[in-house]
Amino acid sequence: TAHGSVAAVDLGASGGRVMLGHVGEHELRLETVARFENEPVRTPDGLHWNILELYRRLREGVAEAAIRAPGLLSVGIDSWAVDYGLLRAGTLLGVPYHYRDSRTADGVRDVHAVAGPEELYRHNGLQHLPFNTLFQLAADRRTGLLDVADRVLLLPDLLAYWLTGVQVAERTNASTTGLLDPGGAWNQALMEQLDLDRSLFPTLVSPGDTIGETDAHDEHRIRVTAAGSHDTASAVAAVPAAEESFAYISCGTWSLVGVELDEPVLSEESRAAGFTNELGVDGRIRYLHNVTGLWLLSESVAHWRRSDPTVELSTLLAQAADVPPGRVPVFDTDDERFLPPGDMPTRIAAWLSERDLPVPGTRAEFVRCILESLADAYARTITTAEKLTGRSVPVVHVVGGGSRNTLLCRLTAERTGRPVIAGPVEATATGNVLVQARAAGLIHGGLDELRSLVRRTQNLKTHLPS
Ligand code: LRH
Repeated sequence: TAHGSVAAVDLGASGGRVMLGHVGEHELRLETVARFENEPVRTPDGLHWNILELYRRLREGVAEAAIRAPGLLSVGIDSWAVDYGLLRAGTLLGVPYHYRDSRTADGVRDVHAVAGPEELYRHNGLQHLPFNTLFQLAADRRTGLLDVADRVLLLPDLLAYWLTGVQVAERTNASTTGLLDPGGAWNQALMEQLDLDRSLFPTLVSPGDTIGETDAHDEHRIRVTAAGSHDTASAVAAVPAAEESFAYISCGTWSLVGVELDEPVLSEESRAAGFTNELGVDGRIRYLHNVTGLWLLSESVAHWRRSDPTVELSTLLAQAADVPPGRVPVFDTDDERFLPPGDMPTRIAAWLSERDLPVPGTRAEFVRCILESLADAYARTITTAEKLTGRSVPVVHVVGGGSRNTLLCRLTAERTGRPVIAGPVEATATGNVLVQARAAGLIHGGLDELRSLVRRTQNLKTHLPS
């Protein structure tokens, strides 16, 4: 049977990696080729991504992957959603903004003046998040930047364009713009309503489609394949579920908590509960809620380190595990004050004080408070998803970096009252690899087969509720 290698470029909000996936019918092995930081840069006009640095690292990583795996079959890119570059005549205009930049508030006001939240939900089925692409584009209209642009490329599509010269919009990520209808086509009616030129948006492609070829490694040209270019779409494709019905938590900077469906849920209850209908691999619907994830923890640790460089996350986690149950309160992780970068412990303390709840006294208690609050949000989200979809969910899969956080997995099992299956850690890169490997003919079948391969080959750990 066929064996071969593909390369996954996986860009997260705090770091990127290039991984080789060695794949066959009974083989799925990931090898890290490159890891690099992703540090946003603040300039007077706001918070930006260092996109050229990311592209340089990506090219280096792909060249290294091609050296390590002669005959490399394909490269695919995924990243966080919603962010994009504006172009004119193929040239990038300005430095792409970070979705945590505050300019989006005006964009929300402008869009809602034309189409309110209920109407938008009927159009696109997205959870209201102030950084959804359509709000960012409205902010770019205010500065006049949008008037100059003739193209919008989401970041993985921008990087793929730089590799290949070909401009496309990959569907799973395009579904986070707010400008796609739930069927997966550009929503021309909404674009007209929002005065967005249809020609700004390129042709849609689906995961597995070929985008073009790159010369990133000079020995031979390498095919660039569309992965599920929204990182969460790739992560959900790699959930090692054996069950028909399961919940997943894609746990990284964000925690994306939900279920997989064949049809979107567009009810008013669903909108009010903050559920999104994003497109998944193979036309599935990722019906989920964005829970503010380990960002709360990483920003807290970053804050403490500014005054005390000896602070270590692993030490704090061990101490947090020893905090007695019931000692710390929970807070609402969804509160918008936690979105921008900054001093999280002070914001959490303020949230608690406003409600006369006790403020954690130590860093370890803060960590415990964050993890309890996340686990509580996961449990509430899963219960709500069950109610809104009319299905019951016997098991919870935690994938991504957070699946390594034993305390978080344990608290999630307790608060959901369900077994938690943790892993794979590199779910996003794994999903990216699987889609490319299938397109290259190394493996066959639908999501069930892809998931079964993950289950048979990757390290998983089960946490049972007591
Ligand atoms: C996770 C993620 C999430 C989006 C957010 C912007 O990395 O892609 O699915 O909502 O970033």
